[in-house]
Amino acid sequence: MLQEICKDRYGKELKELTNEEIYLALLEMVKDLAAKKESIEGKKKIYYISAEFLIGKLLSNNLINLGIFDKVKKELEENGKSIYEIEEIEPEPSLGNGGLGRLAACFLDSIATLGLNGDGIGLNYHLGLFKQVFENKKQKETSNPWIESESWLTKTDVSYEIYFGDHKVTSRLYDIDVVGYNNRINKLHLFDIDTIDETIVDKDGISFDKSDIDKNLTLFLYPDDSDEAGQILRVYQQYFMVSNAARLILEECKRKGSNLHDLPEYAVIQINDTHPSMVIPELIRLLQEEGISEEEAIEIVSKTCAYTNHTILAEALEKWPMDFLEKAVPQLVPIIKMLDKKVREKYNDSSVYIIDNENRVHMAHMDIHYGFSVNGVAYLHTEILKKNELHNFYEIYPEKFNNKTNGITFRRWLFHCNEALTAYIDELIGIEYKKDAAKLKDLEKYIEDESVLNHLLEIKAENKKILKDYIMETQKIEINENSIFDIQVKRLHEYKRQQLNALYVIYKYLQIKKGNLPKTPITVIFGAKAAPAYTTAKDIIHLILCLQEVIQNDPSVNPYLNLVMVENYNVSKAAKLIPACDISEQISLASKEASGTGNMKFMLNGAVTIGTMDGANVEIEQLVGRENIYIFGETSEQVIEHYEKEDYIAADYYINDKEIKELVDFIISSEVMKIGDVKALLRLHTELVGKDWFMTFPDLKEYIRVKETAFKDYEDRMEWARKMLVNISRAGFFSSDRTIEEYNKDIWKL
Ligand code: 26V
Repeated sequence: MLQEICKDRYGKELKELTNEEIYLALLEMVKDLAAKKESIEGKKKIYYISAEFLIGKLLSNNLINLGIFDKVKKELEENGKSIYEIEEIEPEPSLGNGGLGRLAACFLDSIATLGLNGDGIGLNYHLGLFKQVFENKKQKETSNPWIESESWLTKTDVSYEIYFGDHKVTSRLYDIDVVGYNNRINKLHLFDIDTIDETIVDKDGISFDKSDIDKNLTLFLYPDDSDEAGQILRVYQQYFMVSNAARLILEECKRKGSNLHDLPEYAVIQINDTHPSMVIPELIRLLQEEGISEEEAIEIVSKTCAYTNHTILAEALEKWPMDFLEKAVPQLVPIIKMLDKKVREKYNDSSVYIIDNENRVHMAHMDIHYGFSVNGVAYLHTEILKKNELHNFYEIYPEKFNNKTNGITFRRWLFHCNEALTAYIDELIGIEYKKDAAKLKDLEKYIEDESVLNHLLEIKAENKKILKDYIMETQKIEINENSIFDIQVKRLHEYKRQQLNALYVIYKYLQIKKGNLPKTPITVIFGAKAAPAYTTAKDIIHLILCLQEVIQNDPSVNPYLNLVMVENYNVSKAAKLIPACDISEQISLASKEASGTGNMKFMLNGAVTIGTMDGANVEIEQLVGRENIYIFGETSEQVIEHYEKEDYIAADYYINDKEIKELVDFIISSEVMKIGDVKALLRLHTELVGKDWFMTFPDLKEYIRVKETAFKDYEDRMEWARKMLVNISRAGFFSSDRTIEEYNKDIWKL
């Protein structure tokens, strides 16, 4: 099949082509196959609106979902080519920051796989998120163009005129086919404008003129919003996204016979975090333009929209100054004021108002009042929303609140990223688990079978070898494949506490210096991007890169301890790191990580978690039991109480605890200072000792103790393999197919 396409395209045999040429031929082939597939139809449709869809590379996943991966792989092999080398050619679209965007991509995969009628709607950022490079042991941001002349995008005829006050832009819709594992397809709709000008971006970085929206509207994902121009641009982007979405939805529903009064029978809109929240006033506005009364428009929209909350971090909850909205979207301002007025008439409680006394619009509040469902993304997170963050809303609308614990698509995070493990599971329990993830449980009958346990260890060892080679190839760093791979990969944020892990590395370094050598060497791997304007996060990256160098240059330490920070952590790198992991670091400050989804990917691939009782770790702990996870740290209740009482003082720990002081002071030791940026290191030290807002110190000693226990347990290879097996077999719950079934049963009702 591929042969013919190659012949037609290039007039040459497969074996004569370059990997680039073959990649383009495969792209054409997969797009053609997808176009011939039946799309999923139905009266009612779920529209998943999201500012981020972190889809990752699509070639192999589409081949898997089309059921032809093995066939294509074989055909390539027979012609002396490798699918893995060809995969490397595909540029990775970075249309997301992290978990939230990746979740949206997993959900699209599951919606299509379950045969549900549903599309994603978002923006076609030309440069996506920045690409991270390390320079002088610091993060530098560069731009990451991903759209080539041939890509997964298909240009459509759909186009709307979108107004920002008097300023008009003309949109253009591009589609990407989402191929389900059942061979039918949905769409990811990405809106764009034709006038984007990539040349306005600095040659060497990511700065650009933020005022010219004709040229920059869909240039970047969340342009650096440390300044006002960046924030207003984000409002423009959000409105552009939802106004297009609203038009598309109304048109499609009318085409299917809706008279718009019955819109909720045709459409349900999932608002992914507050970035698409303006869809509520925009739909109300458009319905009124169609002749529907204000009162009825509000009712229709309220029955159509559902909101997912992904964070309780106050600084991440969007509150737009009214001035910004007046500038960017004046047509929505009277509607938002009207919606707020109705709330004020009903409830005498300023904490639930949409517009606060500083004239800022709380996007989540609008969603909760004027949507029919509010969900959190893990059990604990939803409980905290109900009890704390959104308690006053919960009192008004208890029936709206529900939990949907996140999930991941096993197509990407097992079948694709870990072929060896997948093949072995197939051999042990058959392939039923591929459609019904709960069946992974059948693996447990092998819990006492040493040959199975040994084989699991062999697969892990092989994956570690592959990662070792990859790190050597890409970053020229030598790691020991026989060491314990301890991995923390996720966005860099103080609440995720990479600094806690770095303090452990310092501890271990100093122990080794004192002659306390670990039985098995340890390799600690980090991967993380920091927001360009987030100084402390960047200082933590700098510290990690300095520690990496200190350790590498110390022959008395590096046989026992190694540290690698992977550059430009993204979806493709995740797929290489996760299968090779022994210990999965999920060490956020309890109550702060809404769910986490990396934790699920690691578990599924046979890593054992060290973590706090936070997010979905709580559910992992329940599923695997205390013997198969390493839990430490204060509970979410304790943490919430510290914040309420304002009784945590970092300096008390630093002054009173010699051991803690020794570790923290290493940040500004001569070893580190002589290779690092003195100002940045001092700033980080001051930040920790003077503030430590995410409470690293209270958990530090228990973290060290528990981690030491994990390393000790690792020595008993059979016991460790049992833990791995239990983790894999109980990961079925975290299939995003399960999550999507719950969304459908409780919210979408398709
Ligand atoms: C946003 C921002 C914006 C600027 C200031 C700092 C900051 C910190 C965090 C965020 C997070 C926004 C929402 C988000 O990405 N939440 C993530 O959603 C995942 C999918 O539900 C979930 O697994 C993660 O725990 C949650 O952090």
